[in-house]
Amino acid sequence: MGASVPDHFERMWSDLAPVGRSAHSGGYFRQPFAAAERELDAWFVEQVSARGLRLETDAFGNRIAWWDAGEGPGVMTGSHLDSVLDGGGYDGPLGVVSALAAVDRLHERGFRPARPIGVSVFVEEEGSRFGLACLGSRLATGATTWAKAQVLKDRDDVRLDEAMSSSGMTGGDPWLDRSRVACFVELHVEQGRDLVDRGAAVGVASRIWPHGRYRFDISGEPNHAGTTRMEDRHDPMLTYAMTALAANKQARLAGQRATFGRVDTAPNSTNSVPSAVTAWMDARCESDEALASLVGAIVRQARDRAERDGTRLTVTPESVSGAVDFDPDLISRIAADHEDGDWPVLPTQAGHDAGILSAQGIPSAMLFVRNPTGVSHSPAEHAEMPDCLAGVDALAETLARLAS
Ligand code: HGY
Ligand code: MN
Ligand code: MN
Repeated sequence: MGASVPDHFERMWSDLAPVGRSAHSGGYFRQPFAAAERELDAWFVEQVSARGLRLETDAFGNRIAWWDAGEGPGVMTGSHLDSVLDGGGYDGPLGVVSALAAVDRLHERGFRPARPIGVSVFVEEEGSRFGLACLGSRLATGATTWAKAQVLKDRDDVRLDEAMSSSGMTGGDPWLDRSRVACFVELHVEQGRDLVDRGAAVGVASRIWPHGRYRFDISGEPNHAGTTRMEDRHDPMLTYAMTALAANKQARLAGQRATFGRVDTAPNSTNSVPSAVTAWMDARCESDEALASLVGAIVRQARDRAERDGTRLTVTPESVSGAVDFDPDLISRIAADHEDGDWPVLPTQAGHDAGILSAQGIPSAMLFVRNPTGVSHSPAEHAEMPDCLAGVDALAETLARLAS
């Protein structure tokens, strides 16, 4: 797979379409440092060398392809190539392919940047394998340390440092800061219906809601499904089920978001009362205070239920991201003064590498491309080609503004 000459958006998009795609669901399995995602990484390296860009790779596998021009800290754009399990094809790759196509557009127009332009790919943005969201950008910027992250394990008990070393990465120190990057703009498929409801193809992010992932470990008493009287049971499945219902109810009451999308049961036996249930909650709220109070309310109810069931509960935050308000100057420089009027500015409940860089002091912004259904983290995730091309134009225009 892979082109050997600079290609425009459609050709690059068709290169990627089959990689990691499930014949069963049509969704994507592009987990970090596994075959499909490494094939995408190799494709990116080919595209970079076909354009004569200077490839920089850090100790974590993050990539930046530099168009060396002008002077001083660069303008960076890009996104991620990994996906959630059975995810869509646009979340991540749309930002990477659009960044390469936008650089092509600027080259074709004879644009001469006054500062370097970098196209970046951050690894493990979804945290789908090692549980920590935006792992690559957190390591690059020091939002988390290699010492802490390297021991993270996937579902097969493979450590991060083992998985990375098989791809030739050693881990190391943070290196991405404002001395190298003046600002970062990430283009991303919208994961919602704001643009489609507004009738706009492109928008700009105002902020990212704070959000977190919490592991609930519930242990009970394994026993026979038939011979154990109901009143004698200490069933962790019951504690989990009531907690999942409580999370949904508390989130609705508070106007926030909470989801249990992943659960493991031991021994997973049809005719046994389980010994343990492990479940992961994803919570997202409009403020840090709202997040703390929502999670607090749900954990309290879970503990009350565990008390009643005679089970034992431990709750561990695995990935927490604070509220991000993007740089207002950058937003207005990007969104204002367009022929078709100012681009709409909208919040998102989805986390992004741009949020990590922003929180670490690198002025960042995001462009959203219309998603006709708003569906994401699903095989049904989609964006129409004309809107994708409008996104490339918008990104090229944005880079030209920021790198002039
Ligand atoms: O899960 C998220 O917020 C993002 O799609 N990584
Ligand atoms: Mn995602
Ligand atoms: Mn994403």
